[in-house]
Amino acid sequence: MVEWSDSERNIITSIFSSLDYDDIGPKALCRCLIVYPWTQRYFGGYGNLYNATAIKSNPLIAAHGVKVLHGLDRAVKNMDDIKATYAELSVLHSEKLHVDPDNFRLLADCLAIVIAGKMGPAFTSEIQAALQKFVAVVVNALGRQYH
Ligand code: HNI
Repeated sequence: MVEWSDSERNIITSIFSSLDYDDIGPKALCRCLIVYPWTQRYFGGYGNLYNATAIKSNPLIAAHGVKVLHGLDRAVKNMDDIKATYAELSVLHSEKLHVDPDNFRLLADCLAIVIAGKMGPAFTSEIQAALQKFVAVVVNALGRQYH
């Protein structure tokens, strides 16, 4: 089981409580689709993903980015049992969506970069350390049901 210090808990709670999900979620997902274009294959039904401009102005992608962040919210609220919290979501991504689990880390990194850009100098190494730990636990939990 993952141990969290009080400081890590405070950092994670405070990052997510001040996050504008409608802004950060779409930006993180768009960045992932643009930087790692093979991730686009899972969004074949989302219409035009022809280039970066199309991806950034695609309303279905934006809505899905918001949904993913709300998914992360569940981990923030259940930091002591992220594995169980994501059991169902892990099955969905593996058995139904067939998302390659390597992609979870790519999206998580994009999210960290977008948050860093938003926070600017306030994104200290301590904050990054807590955030990277948190997303690593999420990525691990989402990958649990793969075999
Ligand atoms: Ni993901 C659906 C959360 C990474 C492709 N995804 C969801 C849903 C949530 C979610 C929540 C909605 C589930 C439902 O409808 O019950 N996804 C997350 C989280 C991460 C993640 C928290 C990691 C940080 N998903 C990824 C990645 C990909 C991905 C990396 C592909 C590259 N997800 C999908 C697809 C769907 C999806 C595809 C279904 C979308 C749809 O339109 O039904």
